[in-house]
Amino acid sequence: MTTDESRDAKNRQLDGFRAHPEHSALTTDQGVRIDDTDNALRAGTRGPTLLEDFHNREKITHFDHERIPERVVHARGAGAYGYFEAYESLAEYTCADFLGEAGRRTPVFVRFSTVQGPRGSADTVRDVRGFATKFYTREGNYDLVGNNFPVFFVQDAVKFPDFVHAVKMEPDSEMPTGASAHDTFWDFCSLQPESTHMLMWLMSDRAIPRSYRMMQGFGVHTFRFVTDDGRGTLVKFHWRPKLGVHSLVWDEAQIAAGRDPDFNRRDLWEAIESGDHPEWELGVQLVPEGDEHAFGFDLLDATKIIPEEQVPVRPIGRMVLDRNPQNFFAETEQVAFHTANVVPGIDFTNDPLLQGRNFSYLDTQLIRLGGPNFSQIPINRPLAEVHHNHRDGYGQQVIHPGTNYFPNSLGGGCPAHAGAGGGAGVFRHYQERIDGEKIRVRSASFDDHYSQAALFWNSMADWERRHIVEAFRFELGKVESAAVQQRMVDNLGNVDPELAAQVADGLGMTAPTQSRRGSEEVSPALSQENLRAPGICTRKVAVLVAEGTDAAQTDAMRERLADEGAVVEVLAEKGGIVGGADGTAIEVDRALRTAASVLYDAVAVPGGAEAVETLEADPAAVRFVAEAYRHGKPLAMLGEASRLMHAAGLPVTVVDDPAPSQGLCVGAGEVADRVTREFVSAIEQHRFPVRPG
Ligand code: HDD
Repeated sequence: MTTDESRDAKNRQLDGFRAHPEHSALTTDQGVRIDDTDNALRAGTRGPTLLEDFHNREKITHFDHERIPERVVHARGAGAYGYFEAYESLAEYTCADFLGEAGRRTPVFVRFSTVQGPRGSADTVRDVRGFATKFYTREGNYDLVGNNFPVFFVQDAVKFPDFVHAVKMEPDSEMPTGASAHDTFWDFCSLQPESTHMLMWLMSDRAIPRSYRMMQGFGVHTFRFVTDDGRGTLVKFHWRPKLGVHSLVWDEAQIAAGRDPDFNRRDLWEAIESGDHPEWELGVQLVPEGDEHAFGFDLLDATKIIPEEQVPVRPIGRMVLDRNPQNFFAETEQVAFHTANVVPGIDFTNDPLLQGRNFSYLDTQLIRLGGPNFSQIPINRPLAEVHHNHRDGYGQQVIHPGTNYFPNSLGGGCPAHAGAGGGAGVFRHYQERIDGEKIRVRSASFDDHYSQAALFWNSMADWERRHIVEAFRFELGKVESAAVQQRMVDNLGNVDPELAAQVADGLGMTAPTQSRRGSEEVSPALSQENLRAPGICTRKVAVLVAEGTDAAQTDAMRERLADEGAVVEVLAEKGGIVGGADGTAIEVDRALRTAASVLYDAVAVPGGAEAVETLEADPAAVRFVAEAYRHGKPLAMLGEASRLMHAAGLPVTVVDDPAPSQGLCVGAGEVADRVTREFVSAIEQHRFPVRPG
């Protein structure tokens, strides 16, 4: 049992709302005890059900009303609690209290999500991932409602409904679920060149993260830090995962969508349950107000990044997620994020996408959560005290005595204006001088749609580029309209001629004649090659065994991997126990047929002649190894196990003194130790996208 003092303030606040069904008897909503919920009240044992049965009516009525509208976007998600801890005082830039002192901890709730698919869609679809954080600060709730990409599809919020209509399932058939690979999406994008930069991210492996714990997060917009004395600094927010940035490959993602539609949410849940608390570092790019126009692009344009090489990311704190919700609906479904939930010291800029969001999030909660009192729902309640003259409405929970208007004298003038004496902790809007015509025109500084799309392309490793080309070919290959395909390919001709030519070739189309490179610039910080992290903590490794497996090798492998923090699962044809070659029992974690290689990061097969023979004859085992190879995963084949590579038709020769080649760690006898060592470092590299065969 966790002690009360060790639990954060939000957790303790929620205690007041938690049900305690232990040792309880069944009651109605009114607290009346009920002795039978299995049989409706009826006239005679075979007679009609009676309207008088208030318990039956109440139970069914409540059930009938259990569902609320799902989020119009980001409907599928997973949430967790944790804390944010500041590294240092940022008082020089912002008066935000939660950033005011080294070591200050603030409770948080984070919800990760996909965008396109409905609540029941698969996790591993190609999509943007939402990364929304609610900080329960002492000065009120601050929501950083970001994504795992640093840019967006459109520059102005007025286009958001069009974009969402286009990317969502087609309006007649409601297909496809959880996929952008369809005509309306590409029709829209091909007509909106401002989406090109975002499309590069969407077609990259960033759109199929291995884990929520292994993806970056971005606030996207340029925000503003504001000091107590009203000085502003422009700021972009970055979350960087401690485990490094890792992705799936497309074939794997598609198989995983069937093998485990809950792949990402299960991964998050299990990591937290097992005490491997996911962690991110929060970083900021700070730009002095005076430098707002010092870039070749507009800081108010959400289709642009500030390359990290130009303005380095300064780490300012870390976030740890250490607690799973107790009730998905109450916590993860009812949490309501809002970009306009800011605290003193954090303010907006005039980014037109952000300005529209500041309207949309409050508005959407009114329909989704059924009225204006959703901030009284436990998950949404701030820790800071709430006093105002908002009254009544659906679901009002508070009994407000006294006056309900301002100014008043009968209520002692309360709630009074805060900070009348100039006190800290009061929100004051940044004073910005605005001067302009009332006009429906976007600034010309928003016009360049290709330089940063090309910057992204230029910064990719060869294998990342290959994956981008394959993704474009897949997505556009699903488009039925040749005109849309051609328009999109022509558009890519403004990013890079090679990219456009390769995509065109894959579609059986002609490359655009007017191609040019959108930019010669490179930003190494964009490539996943440069975003790895040391260690193999929480990577999942499957160890395949059968009767006669070398138990000593199995134990040594398991121990070594576990020491390194990996999660090891032993798989065999059936659950239970298998006998090792020396008669030792090997405990099996999971039956092979209930698992799949796509659910693991690496595969090891210990030696043992009899066992390997069994595995060679088992199509599930052979497929397991072949698939892991195809997906570029590290493989360790000890002793006779290398024969399984042959059975899987893989181009690997047995070597006694193995040089680790492309994550294939093969060897026998006294080199087994070395094979394991090399296996660990191969897992650390995550993936070997260029493999023979
Ligand atoms: Fe949004 C949800 C992120 C542009 C309107 N958005 C939503 C969520 C995330 C984002 C993470 C899910 C929050 C949760 O877990 O509950 N949205 C973004 C980012 C954007 C963005 C990073 C661009 C930089 N969004 C955007 C625009 C609009 C919206 C331009 C409207 C004009 N977004 C919404 C919404 C949602 C939402 C309709 C649906 C459910 C919700 O808000 O609570 O209001």
